[in-house]
Amino acid sequence: MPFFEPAPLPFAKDALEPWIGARTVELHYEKHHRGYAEKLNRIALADPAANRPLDDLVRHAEGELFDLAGQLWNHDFYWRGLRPGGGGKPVGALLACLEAAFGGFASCQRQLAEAASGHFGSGWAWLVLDERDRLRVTATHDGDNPLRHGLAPLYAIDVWEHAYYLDVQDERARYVEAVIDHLIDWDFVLENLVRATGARCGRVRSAGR
Ligand code: MN3
Repeated sequence: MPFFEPAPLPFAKDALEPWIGARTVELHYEKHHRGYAEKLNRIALADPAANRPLDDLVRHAEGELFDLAGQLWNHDFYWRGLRPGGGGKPVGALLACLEAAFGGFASCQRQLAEAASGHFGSGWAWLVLDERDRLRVTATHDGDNPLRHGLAPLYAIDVWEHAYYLDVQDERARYVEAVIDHLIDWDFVLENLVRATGARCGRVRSAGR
């Protein structure tokens, strides 16, 4: 039994079509995501220091160990944040929180789209809660993760080329738009927000306050 494994995909490989093709999901999950876990296990066999919980490695490891742990964690999180028939507008308390924090829901969507589409090179765009309970959009390079920077991850968009190249080639913005408009699982975002605030999102503040 290997120490590290990718979390099971929460949907069938063709479930995200036409936005993300079955072949993309197949390669992304079986080759890239699983590949990070397999490399991590090879390091862990040789170095007992790598036999630590994934969260711990993401927060504190360095070098290749951190790159691989970050990528494994980020992909587990990425898949869980997507669902067929998702996207659009959340409802209730989450919508109110996002509107208050970003000055409208459209502004939240736009900031997330810009962070993802405009990110230079490989990495991730995130919706996070910062240490002062403010909702923010941010981006990280390579396998980096907000946990390392004192931020609670609420949502992640993978902007490595392997996430979209088969579907839309160099048009990353089309992939990002499809994720935001059709695939984001807002229930997953709400779960993460509730966990991060320890209660309700009533405590969440806008960045200006
Ligand atoms: Mn990826």
